[in-house]
Amino acid sequence: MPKKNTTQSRPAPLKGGETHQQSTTLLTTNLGLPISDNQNSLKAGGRGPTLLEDFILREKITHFDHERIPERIVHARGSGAHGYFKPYKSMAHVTKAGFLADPKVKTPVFARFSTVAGGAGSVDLPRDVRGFAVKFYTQQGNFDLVGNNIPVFFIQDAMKFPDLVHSVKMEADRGYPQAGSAHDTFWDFISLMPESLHMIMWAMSDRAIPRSLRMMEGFGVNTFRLVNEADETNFVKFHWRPVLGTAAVLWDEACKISGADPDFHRRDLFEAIASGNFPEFELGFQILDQKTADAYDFDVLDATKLIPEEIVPLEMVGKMVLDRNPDNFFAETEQVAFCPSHIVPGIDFSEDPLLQGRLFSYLDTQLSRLGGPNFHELPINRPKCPFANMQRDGHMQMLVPKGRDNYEPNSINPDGPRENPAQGLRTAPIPMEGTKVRLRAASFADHYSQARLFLRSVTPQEQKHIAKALTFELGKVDIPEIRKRMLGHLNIIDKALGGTVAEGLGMTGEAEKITPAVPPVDLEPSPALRLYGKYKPTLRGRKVGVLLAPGFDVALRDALVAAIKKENATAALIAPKVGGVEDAAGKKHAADMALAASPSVLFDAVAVLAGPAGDDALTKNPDAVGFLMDACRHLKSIALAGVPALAKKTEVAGVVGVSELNGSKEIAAFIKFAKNGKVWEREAE
Ligand code: HDE
Repeated sequence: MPKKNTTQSRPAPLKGGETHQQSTTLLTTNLGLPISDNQNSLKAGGRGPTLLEDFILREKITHFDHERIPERIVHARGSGAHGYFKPYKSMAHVTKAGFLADPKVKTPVFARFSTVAGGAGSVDLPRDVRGFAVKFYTQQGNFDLVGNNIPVFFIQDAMKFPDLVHSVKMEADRGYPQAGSAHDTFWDFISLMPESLHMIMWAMSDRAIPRSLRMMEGFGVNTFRLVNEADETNFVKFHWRPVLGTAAVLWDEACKISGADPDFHRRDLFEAIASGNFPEFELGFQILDQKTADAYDFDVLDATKLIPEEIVPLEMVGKMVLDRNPDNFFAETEQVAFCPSHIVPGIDFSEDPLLQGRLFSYLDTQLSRLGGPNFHELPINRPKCPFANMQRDGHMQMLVPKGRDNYEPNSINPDGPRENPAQGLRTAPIPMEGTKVRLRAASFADHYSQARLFLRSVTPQEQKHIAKALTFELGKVDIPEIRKRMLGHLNIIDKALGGTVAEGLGMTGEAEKITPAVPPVDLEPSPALRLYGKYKPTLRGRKVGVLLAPGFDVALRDALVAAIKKENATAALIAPKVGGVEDAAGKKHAADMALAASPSVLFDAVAVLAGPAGDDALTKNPDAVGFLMDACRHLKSIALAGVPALAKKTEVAGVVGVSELNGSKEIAAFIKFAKNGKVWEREAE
């Protein structure tokens, strides 16, 4: 029997939910109409049906239905932060850019770091290039430095970008893999595009699995120009250097982090800023003139090439500090619109054909992503200096221009905006000539020398990881011809590398014979390209996981935590149960995290402290066993106190970089190993 349709009133507020009812701030519709009931739609009787008349329900649902905007076709997953940039000194001798002229001037910035291939909801630690985009809100307009964490790119000409991206994204028929390059279409394309091989060496290196967005280098990639007041120009390469130094995870760690905490990088950035540990990056320039550029045997307009720092040193020009999290992810991180075409007087483009294509692409993409030509009026995109012109109207116009002078020249408003040859952006007077052709310059033809340069410049560990990554990725390629073609290219880059990967794939002797357009030459190695051993050892900004089990020594814990804090690192206290854990005296202590939710992959170094009962319990707990075994496998500094049974079971006792804690000496040894990031001596062949 149908229930009686009552007209009786709304349910009582939820128990414990009274507080939100106490606010004196009115809940209203988008037009300011106060709302009396935010729990129930308007119905004919308590059990419905719902009335179409309910414009309040319709407004709420309609707005919700339209909450998403198209995600970026590349770099969809990203995390952003506000901050500022301050130059160390005046760079006026090379650029008239105001934000680089005076060390007293603080320029607000918004930075966004991203992965490239995955969708907005993908994980943070796929093997991928990371975007490193910074918007400087200068007094001469916004300057967007839209870079990556790798200094070169896959392709030389913008014409190939859609092909590259199609090949790496989910395959067209099956819709997978998400955020991963280990599949046939990507390697098919790469194997047919030798210009991509230099970048491939970087993408297969540990640079593509960074420990933290705060611990990556950044690069402008394309060559730009600096222009001074006298219109003198130089080429410039932009670099970012993390003050915390660089760090990466191992591939097995990356895979496990992706499961344990898909937001690992986003959380790390947000928490660091929220706790006052502001990420800092130094901005460096490589400056060179046309004559120097002309003398190189590669072309500075070719984005698949870098200029070794040993040839043109970095000049550090200032520092960026990221000191404020976004208030709203969508309004800021999602709606921020970067365009390499956003330059300021003093900075100009080069003729790099990749950059030239980018100058078109980003504006075009914002038009579709943000829905129209007024996206610059969104708070995150709006310049922080005055702006005025005769552009009017359009979709979602948010400004209300006054007056009749919407054209120029005009005599109606002599005080209206006018061009200014002295202050305005003047394109650098670079002589140009040429025949209209679709052609790749001969100076772009050497695709292997710098790939070899990179491989031979990095540390042996990095070389080993590159070979392993290639073996993993190509191992996921189904079509044997693609693997054979890739092996052919690897042999040209470096015979030993080709041999190791072929061996790893079980395909020794099967490489396709490939003849390079230009045979590679051996270049002087560039140690500056290394990821490891380049920065001073530090634990600053890192996170140490301290696993406490029943019966632990509280004085030892305190000494350990104090030593970690002294290094400006964080100690996360983990216990088998999040509610807390008892020390040797039976006193209960609070924990930050539960063991089941805190695998050791989330930490840079780990410690395990327990008494006999705790040791026994941990030894029987697969999460604890996995915690320690993984920490050892992932080359982490490990400290142990009171856990002989666990150490025996996990076979970590006596392993290099494992410190048995008794007192301060052992704590110091643990910290020393931890500061080095990884205990490389432990790495198996
Ligand atoms: Fe991008 N790129 N790109 N790219 N790129 C985009 O613009 C494009 C390239 C980079 O956090 C898109 O707003 C073309 C190099 C970053 O919002 C799009 C070519 C470098 C970001 C686009 C390149 C980058 C993008 C997609 C080859 C390193 C994210 C969404 C000609 C210097 C910015 C968007 C953010 C985003 C086009 C190559 C870096 C489609 C056509 C080289 C960091 O416009």
